[in-house]
Amino acid sequence: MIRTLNVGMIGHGFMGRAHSNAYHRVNQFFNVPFQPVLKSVAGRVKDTTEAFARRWSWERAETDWRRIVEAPEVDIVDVCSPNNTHCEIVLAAAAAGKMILCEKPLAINLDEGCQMTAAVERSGKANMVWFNYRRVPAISLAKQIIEEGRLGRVFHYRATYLQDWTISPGVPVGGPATWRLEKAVAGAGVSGDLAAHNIDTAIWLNGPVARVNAMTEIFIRERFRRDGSPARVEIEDVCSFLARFENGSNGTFEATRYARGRKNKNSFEINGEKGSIYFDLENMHQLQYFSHEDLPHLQGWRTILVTGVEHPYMANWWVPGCVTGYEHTFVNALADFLNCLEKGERARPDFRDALETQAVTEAVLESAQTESWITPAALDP
Ligand code: SOE
Repeated sequence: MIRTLNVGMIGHGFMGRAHSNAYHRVNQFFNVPFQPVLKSVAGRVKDTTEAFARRWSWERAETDWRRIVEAPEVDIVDVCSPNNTHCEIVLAAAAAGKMILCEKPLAINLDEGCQMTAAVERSGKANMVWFNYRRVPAISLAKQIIEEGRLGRVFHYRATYLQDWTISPGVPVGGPATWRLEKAVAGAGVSGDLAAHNIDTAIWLNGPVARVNAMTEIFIRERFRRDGSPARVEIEDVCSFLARFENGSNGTFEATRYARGRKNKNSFEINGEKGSIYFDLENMHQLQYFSHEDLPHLQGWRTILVTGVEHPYMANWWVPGCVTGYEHTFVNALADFLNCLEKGERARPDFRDALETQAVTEAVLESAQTESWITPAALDP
């Protein structure tokens, strides 16, 4: 019998829409043992929160997130408010014994991430962080190809996350979406926002990062707030780093919001002894694969159209050849969470996984500052 789970969501921006869509869709496309009920959504401004609640069929709109955390009927607290609010909300939700889903990056720094992880682990309740790209079918297929041993020993991991939306000096600091440019709210710039996605995927596909050597830059240091007052930019616009993985492979990573023409180019290439794979989010239904084990005269990069019933998640969607997109990754993630909940398994990436990513992000920033190789902080078990 399908059981209901009451969800209270805090924040209703871009991610609030992605998550709401997932709550509505998951039971239509996946046979999962639970049905999320969209109980209440919280936002700071009454009118816009109520309008959001109406549009996405949330039963209630709140202007104080504490009412969600304290509501006895809420089973899951979903945190998709700006980064600097994550810690306080998560600590309160964990103390109230709620299951917690949290947007990435986990925290504004490693110290807060450690407190949050300790709190959810103490509570013993299920938790997950929405690093949604693991649930792109083509990236899950890459994981399968690696686990099947088709790449062999890995030599290189090469990742980029390229966007171009902050090139204009007219982009303000603070407010909807552009809070990402405000250090006190975002914590970090592209390292926490974009490279964190690459790091999460890299750790998943290629194992732990042993050390990093990074450089960062702020290209536009003076901007304006929405009210016209001047604002000094303190978050990094670009971050590039070298990484050594524990498995002995070398990595290069580049994340920027200054790559003119690149809108959301989250890509990686992995080169192994027996083969290589390449993925680019701007063609997210495809995975490129080269096998050195093919007959020599047939060797070449092949493009796998990841839409078949044999591909991860795709049996739940449309018929072969019909592609899925960005929003489906959140539905896939939620389906995994609900299935893991039933089985009593960790839904990955959970807070502990995201903390590992946070430690690498922090090492990247420290490395850029000190111009030296940095080993990510060892995390308490
Ligand atoms: C930044 O522009 C952003 O919205 C990120 O915050 C998301 O995590 C990313 O997936 C899309 O780009």
